[in-house]
Amino acid sequence: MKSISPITTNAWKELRIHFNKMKNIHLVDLFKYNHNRFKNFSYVFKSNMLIDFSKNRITDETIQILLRLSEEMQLSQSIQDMFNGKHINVTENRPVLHTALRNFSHEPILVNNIDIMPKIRAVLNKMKHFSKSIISGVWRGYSGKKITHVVNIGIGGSDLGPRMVTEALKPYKNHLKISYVSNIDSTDVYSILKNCDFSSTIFLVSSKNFTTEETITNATTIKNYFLKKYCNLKDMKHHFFAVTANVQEALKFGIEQNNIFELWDWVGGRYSLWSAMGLSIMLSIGFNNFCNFLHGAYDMDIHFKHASFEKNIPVLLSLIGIWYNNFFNTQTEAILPYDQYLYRFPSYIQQCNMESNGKNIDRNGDKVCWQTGSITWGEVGTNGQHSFYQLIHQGTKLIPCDFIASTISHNPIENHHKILLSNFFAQTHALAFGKYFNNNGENTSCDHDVNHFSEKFKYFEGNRPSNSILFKIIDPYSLGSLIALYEHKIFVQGVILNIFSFDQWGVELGKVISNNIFQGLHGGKNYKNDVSTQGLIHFYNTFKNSMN
Ligand code: G6Q
Repeated sequence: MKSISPITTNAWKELRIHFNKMKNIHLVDLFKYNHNRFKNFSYVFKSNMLIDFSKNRITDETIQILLRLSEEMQLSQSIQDMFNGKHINVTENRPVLHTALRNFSHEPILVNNIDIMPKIRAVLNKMKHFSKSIISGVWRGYSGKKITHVVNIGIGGSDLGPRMVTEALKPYKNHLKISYVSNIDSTDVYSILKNCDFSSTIFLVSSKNFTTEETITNATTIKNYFLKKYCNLKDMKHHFFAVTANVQEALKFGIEQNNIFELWDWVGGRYSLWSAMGLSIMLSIGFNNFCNFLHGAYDMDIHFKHASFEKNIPVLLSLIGIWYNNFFNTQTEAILPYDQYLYRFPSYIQQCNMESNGKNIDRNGDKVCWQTGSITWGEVGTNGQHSFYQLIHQGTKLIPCDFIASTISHNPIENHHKILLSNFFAQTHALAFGKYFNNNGENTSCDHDVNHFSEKFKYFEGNRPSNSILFKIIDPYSLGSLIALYEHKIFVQGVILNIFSFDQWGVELGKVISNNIFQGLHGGKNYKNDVSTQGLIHFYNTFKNSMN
């Protein structure tokens, strides 16, 4: 991956000029003068997913210039480099191969000249047998009881993805109860200690490096409680499992070799749900559904790898994102699923995007002078409509939105789903075209007289962009393709914005400082702090002592 400053490209300069032309053009006019807009700016993926990006402030010319930008930034080469296992995670000197975890082709994928596919298949096979034995009740707890409860202990990439998918695919779920413990706040682990029948529960200690403070502290608390209240060390093997790239640490923790599911350093934490890190998902929906999930992602990989860029969905969505972020200065983007099961999807994508592209140093080691990752946030519809949509419609900020829904509800009751989708469609319409349109459906918002005092407050100017993603149904396959679509969108943005998307050094500093402060709170040598932090610690001690 070369280091090229995007702002020095010809396309970037063209985009600046083009933006001056586009900034005052209204979506009403873009639709008025091009009746083929929907046809031209939408794609259907595998007869299952429609992506409509016509309600964006773009023209054919915008797309053409953005595509030239991708060429000048040598995107094709970077895509090949990622799939072929080049060390594109330069600051950690690793390949980035989450795509290998869902590779259903028979082609080898080489890391240091060794094909990694046999190892991947072996772990998948181990997960298959293990999940079957738990689901079928063959595997028993120390007292002979069947397992009915699975607790995943992990944080960040070892929690958000599996938790989101388990929620999203609840309609495909079996009888097992699946819980997640992530926070170091003891309230999180307390709920497990309080409500759990340990004799029928298994614990998956999910940590790629197996040294993460939150995960190891939570796992140790559970282990100690378990040993104290229920059984002895040798019985742990019936209940404790590890998902990790650090087998030695897992063994030291007391987990049996056979109970360890391996992953590798070329799987990034936030991209790891396709690996053994997805064990809680497989336990929840079974092996076959998990394979369909991988297949959905694989088909998106094939599309991303081979479709020409003008028809390449992740590439197009990515370029449009750059257009807003860097030329309209949008700062944020909203993910708005109109599907209750997808309620954790925004926070999952939030991590994926903000941890990957929240960088200010380019691939050359220089400070960037353009915008990189957008702030990603969102909430399920229609709840968000009664909360923050006001600002999206009438605030001073432009917020590009992704609306996501499925045509069929898993729980059809009377008219609920039609009302839900009417809201989805209405929102994208209102955002784009504003409030005023006549009986023929023609929008008159641009020339509406808003000078009357009371009208001014009710005026919706529109021209607010959105993408619509509509599925037939949210099933394992379609969810797999949706996640892969966003992963690739984020990757493309990192390539074009000339940053390294696969490290996360920003997460490290807080960990180091908190460790020093912890020693201080524990009566150890006081760490030198600024006056504010010193003040906080002083009041912490004062409040604490006053409670004793
Ligand atoms: C993700 C990040 C981060 C990581 C957690 C947990 O890409 O690296 O969110 O997943 O810090 O790390 P472990 O799995 O190593 O405990």
